[in-house]
Amino acid sequence: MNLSGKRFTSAKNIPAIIAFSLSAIISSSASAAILINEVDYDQPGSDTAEFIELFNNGNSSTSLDGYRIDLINGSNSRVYRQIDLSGFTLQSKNYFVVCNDPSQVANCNDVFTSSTGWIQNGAPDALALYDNENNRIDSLAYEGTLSPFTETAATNAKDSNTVITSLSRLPDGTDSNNNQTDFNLGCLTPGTANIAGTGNCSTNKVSAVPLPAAIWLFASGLLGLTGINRARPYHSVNTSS
Ligand SMILES: [Ca+2]
Ligand SMILES: [Ca+2]
Ligand SMILES: [Ca+2]
Ligand SMILES: [Ca+2]
Repeated sequence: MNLSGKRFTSAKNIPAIIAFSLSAIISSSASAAILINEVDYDQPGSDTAEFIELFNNGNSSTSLDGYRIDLINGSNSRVYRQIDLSGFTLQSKNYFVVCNDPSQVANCNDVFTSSTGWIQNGAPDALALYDNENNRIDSLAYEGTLSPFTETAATNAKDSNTVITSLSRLPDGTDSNNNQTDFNLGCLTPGTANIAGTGNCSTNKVSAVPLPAAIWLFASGLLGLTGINRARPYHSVNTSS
């Protein structure tokens, strides 16, 4: 129930501008279904490697401009942290990972904070995903029921301070709007397909670059400016700050 966390604003303006300028190229669709797919809110000992993974279960790329994740404290039902997802585009059947330490979380797309312990451990607490029209399109309460964020019934799966595990939809994108049946314990798979069980199944993806960065790499390659890429501010999403 730590309330000391402070919103950390990462340098997203540049990616946002890049994404915006490319919005005419990237066709997006309102029918896409972005979901909270995996959450690791507790690690053995100190929580230094928390992450939230989103999954695009729809058939179209979707701009996350205006989307956000709210983290809700179950002790007072108040939002204790908001994660702005603007500036990113999530391709169909792909993953998007937010974290605080990419050296500990594979395939992290948005290092949105430098704080550790940024996801409360219950009980209960919740997280909710909102679209660009402020509709709550997905939510998960854990370690108990927290209205209105529990979908139908509370999940029985609990993260652990002793066992390496996460709360995972199995398989990816499973969504019956019932937290109890949709979420189970999985081994850690940030940015890759969820796997039932415990332990760390993380693997680095070659294609883990966020789309705005990927497009920039493509564009800069055309311009013969690849040597400049590493100095570009958008890389801040993949480095600690
Ligand atoms: Ca935690
Ligand atoms: Ca865990
Ligand atoms: Ca812990
Ligand atoms: Ca996963």
